[in-house]
Amino acid sequence: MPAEWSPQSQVWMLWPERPDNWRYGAKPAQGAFAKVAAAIADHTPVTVGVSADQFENACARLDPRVRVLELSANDAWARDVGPTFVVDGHGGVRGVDWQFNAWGGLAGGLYQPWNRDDQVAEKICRIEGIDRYRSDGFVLEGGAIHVDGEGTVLTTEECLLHSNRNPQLNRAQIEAQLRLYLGAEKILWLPEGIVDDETNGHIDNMACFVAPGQIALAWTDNVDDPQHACCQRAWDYLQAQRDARGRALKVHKIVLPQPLAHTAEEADGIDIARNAWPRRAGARMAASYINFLISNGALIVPAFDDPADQIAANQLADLMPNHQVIQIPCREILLGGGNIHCITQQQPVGRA
Ligand code: KQY
Repeated sequence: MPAEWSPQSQVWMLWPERPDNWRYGAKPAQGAFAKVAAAIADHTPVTVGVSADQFENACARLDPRVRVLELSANDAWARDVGPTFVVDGHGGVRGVDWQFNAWGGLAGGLYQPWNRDDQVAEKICRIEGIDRYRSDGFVLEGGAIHVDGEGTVLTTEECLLHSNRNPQLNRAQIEAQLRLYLGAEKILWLPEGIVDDETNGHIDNMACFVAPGQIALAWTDNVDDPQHACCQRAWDYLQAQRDARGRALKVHKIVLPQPLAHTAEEADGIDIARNAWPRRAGARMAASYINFLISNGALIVPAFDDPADQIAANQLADLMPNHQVIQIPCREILLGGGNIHCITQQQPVGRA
């Protein structure tokens, strides 16, 4: 699996519409998704999959450079339901089609059914005419892994060892699956992700590679915030690790925004549904600047109307000086349970 800073041929997204996850019929979220798509389109072609019912609306709201395709899904998390693209030694691009269970199936998953989501990776591979590896019997989401493109995978114990993903597999067996599908040689296991992350601690909200041997880690100095201990445990773990090439890791702290919670008005704008995760006023959201996309020389980074927005942008610009940092207001995406990295899936350039 190439690193995210490798050249990309396109980025895939899905169009939000389900009213039991996105307030006010998803209109505010659609505006935010459209801004993300337009920002990416300045650097990389974007394809957005939409339902038949939303086709006309999405075409009207999305930047005309965006390719819009009818593609059914249960929600809009392209990172998790799209293929994880891998490249072989000859430059051939293929897709890994992870078995998907809506972040926990019937034991804490976020909605049901999830059958359309579980078909998205196959549909994208068919559209692109590329071969696909289906991981039947092994559940994973794309947001649960980050790679350095040189054999190292970064993940969390909280997610991959959770009993609602692959209870039949132990750590060594899960590592074997990551080696098999991703060509990984070394797996780095942070203990946890961001507090109250409804994905069970996806790595893409907590830490990511910014170069081989270098990791950006979400950080708070506030010792009264339960997040602080999680950040400290991740820091301590990474200090003692080496990557697949034997390098010690350089870890960069990236500020977190102040704790953010659903307001009463926001929670009230969401349809109440038995088969979807409830939204309650006052519930903390898993806000993090780490949930950004790297795409062909750009960093598309969330903003939360928080004093830390500018600090985070500056920190990331310092870490990736050959990249342009573009910040997009993302509270409406955060309200749905994720952020920019979660709603995008990059497709690497291959060679014929
Ligand atoms: O963060 C993600 N990768 C997905 C979050 C899904 C939330 C569904 N409500």
